Amino acid sequence: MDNKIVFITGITGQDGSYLAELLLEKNYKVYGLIRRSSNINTQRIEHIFNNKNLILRYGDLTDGTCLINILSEIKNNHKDMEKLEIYNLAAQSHVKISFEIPEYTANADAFGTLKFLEAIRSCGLEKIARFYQASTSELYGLASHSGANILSETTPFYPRSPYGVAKLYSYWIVKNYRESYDMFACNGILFNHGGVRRGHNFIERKITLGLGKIVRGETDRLTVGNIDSKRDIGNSKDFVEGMWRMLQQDKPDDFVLATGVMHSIRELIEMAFKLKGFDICWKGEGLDEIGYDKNTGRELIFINEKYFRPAEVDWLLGDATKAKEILGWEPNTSIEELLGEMVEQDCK
Ligand code: NAP
Ligand code: F7E
Repeated sequence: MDNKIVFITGITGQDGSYLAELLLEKNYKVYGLIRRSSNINTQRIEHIFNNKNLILRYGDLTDGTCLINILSEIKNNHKDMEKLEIYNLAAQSHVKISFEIPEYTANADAFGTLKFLEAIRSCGLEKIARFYQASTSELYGLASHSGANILSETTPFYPRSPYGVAKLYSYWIVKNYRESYDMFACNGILFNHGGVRRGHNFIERKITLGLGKIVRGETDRLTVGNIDSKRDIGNSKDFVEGMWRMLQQDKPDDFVLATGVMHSIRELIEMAFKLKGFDICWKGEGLDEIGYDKNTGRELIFINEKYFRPAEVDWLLGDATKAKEILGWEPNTSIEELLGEMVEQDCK
């Protein structure tokens, strides 16, 4: 019986690449969806590219036909499969950019999920497929409106961006298909997670890459936006293990994955820069605030309003107790360790 078959969308992204690696190690046959691009976009999976158990197909979440075609191919190739794991990780995942391309973000991040679920039904795979949806802590958005000070599966949502709103649709359509068609469909409500494969325009990577450029003398500054928002940031490698565990359960459910520790962007900058001997202090206010090195007086961190969002998510702190109790999942990496690994790579 063929039970280790998986289809991953977003396989060229941070999480998709780690998940593909994990599942190849577990001897899965891995099908991955990649997008056509004018330049190479497979750097994160270069090291597994020639693995005989990795099969890549071109497609796009906004193209329902390609999803039906790939699912049909998988069904044909594995006629005796009892289970097909599907991880829907593809998305326009940048919150700030979702304000600039809201319609595309909705097409990919909301309707893409609907097209996928319908493709599964059209192919007659609804009893075989186990569907993981990449939901997000951005669903909580204006977290303080709920009165909670830590966010769990039962905290009400209040998204604050076109990205968050599109992901809210996906969260509910996954729940709806689970309840309506008895599908094994789960939402992983994941708080921020990064690492050395993180996209360059997410804050923790922008900080470590910027620090690297300063250390090498390639630039004299790091320019950022709102440094007072707070995030709970874990390691992508730990989080993909949690995704896999969700699809190994007896029944489908939704789970928060988070570290339970939160820092402001200001603190993240101070922590990362400290690793290279800078002692960052702050002077000035608002857009004129500057971070300088106490030892030398060098001004290193500047604020620019172009990095601010029309609506901000001020804080996100997750409670992953349910994942710990039911999945036996816990994060293995502290923010200090994560930043340490990123600084080491990006300051080479
Ligand atoms: P990422 O690095 O930005 O990767 C996104 C992936 O989706 C890439 O492979 C990208 O392809 C692909 N993609 C984008 N639009 C697509 C489309 N229309 N059709 C097909 N593929 C498309 O994101 P990530 O950090 O790995 O996150 C994975 C998922 O988890 C995303 O859904 C994200 O929204 C969600 N999430 C992330 C976090 C986090 O902190 N990392 C937290 C919660 C939830 P290209 O390589 O061709 O661009
Ligand atoms: O911003 C502030 C910014 O873009 C974090 C995605 O993976 O996690 C991610 O979304 C905070 C925000 O991530 C800059 O205003 C300040 O408050 O790194 P970010 P995000 O918006 O939290 C969630 C869970 C996802 O689901 C998403 O896919 O940092 N910030 N200055 C900045 N942010 C950026 N990007 N750049 C700055 O210069």
